[in-house]
Amino acid sequence: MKKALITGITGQDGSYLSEWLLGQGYEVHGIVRRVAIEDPDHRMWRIRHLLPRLQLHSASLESYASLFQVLARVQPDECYHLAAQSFVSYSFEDEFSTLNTNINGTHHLLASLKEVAPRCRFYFAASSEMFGKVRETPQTEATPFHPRSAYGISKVAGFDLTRNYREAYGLKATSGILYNHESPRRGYEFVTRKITSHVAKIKFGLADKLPLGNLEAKRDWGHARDYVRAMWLMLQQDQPDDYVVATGQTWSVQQFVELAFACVDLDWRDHVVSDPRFFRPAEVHLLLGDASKARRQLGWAPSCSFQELVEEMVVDDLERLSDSPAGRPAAAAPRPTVSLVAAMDAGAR
Ligand code: F7E
Repeated sequence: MKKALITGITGQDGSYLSEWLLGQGYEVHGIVRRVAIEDPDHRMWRIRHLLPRLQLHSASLESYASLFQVLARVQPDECYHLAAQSFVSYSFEDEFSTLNTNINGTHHLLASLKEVAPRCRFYFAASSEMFGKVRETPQTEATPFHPRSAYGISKVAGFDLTRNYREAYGLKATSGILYNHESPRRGYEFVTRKITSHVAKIKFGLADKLPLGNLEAKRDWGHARDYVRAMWLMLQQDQPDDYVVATGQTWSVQQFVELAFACVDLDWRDHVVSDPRFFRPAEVHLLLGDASKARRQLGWAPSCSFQELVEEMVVDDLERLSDSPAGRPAAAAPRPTVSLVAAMDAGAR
């Protein structure tokens, strides 16, 4: 049985990837922060249905020793590095922690792998944010980077580290340059989920206004479930490489808003208000990916259209609200089985 280790297993992508890997017969291990273990109801809602089938390990991206120990113990065949400070806006508020966590975390993992599991295949979650102020449209694996935030800079550094460990030490280290990917499991701070959760609240009369920033920004939005399949396909190749993963279509934030409100027969203009707090000091205006290499070499293609994605998210948020009138408490998550690398974890965030 193949063993996979996932950092960021409690996040949107980690949860879909765990489902996919369990379905493929893998033994799935995850690295989680101690705060998640102490508060599983709140922090593990995306993987609560999987908890009995997962093996979780407490470690911190900031602690080389804790990652080293987990890797030495698990000896994974595949390692998916998804954990990061991934909210671009926040990276303007705290550049330092974003750079520290994202760059050092990737470095710590690669350096540990080199020592204790050099044959393990490694996936790095790179990002279309690396293209930032785009030099060409659509972007491919050959498009130069021009990041516009500490987050984007940290991903360029992670990408370079991954390539360097591949070239210098022969690690089977691959980067997926993933464009925005969303789902009903998306965090509420990201614009898509913010929109669909507000649409549901407004429909139920629990809110009236939706404050937003730049409506003109354009993104290439896909479904997270499709994108984790691409991650896995990348690690099934004999040679490590870098791949763009995108739908090849771009839509503005306003188009997302229009569609989401249309799903519940409301006019977005009655509810959306412009709020300067949600504009960024440096914006990425347009992203559009060319995933021909992934199609050609991995046989990957997205299965979910933009319209289907928006509708699924709105419907899910409507159901969540109607299922929990006045905050009916959800069932408690089962207690996870955790192996603690606690002594090493003193610096955990
Ligand atoms: O913003 C605009 C905002 O925060 C999308 C992450 O997964 O994808 C994601 O990064 C756009 C931006 O995602 C609001 O200015 C307007 O142009 O949903 P977002 P993101 O920054 O594109 C990439 C690929 C990643 O790697 C990242 O980790 O929407 N926008 N008004 C707003 N955005 C937010 N969050 N909130 C607003 O009110």
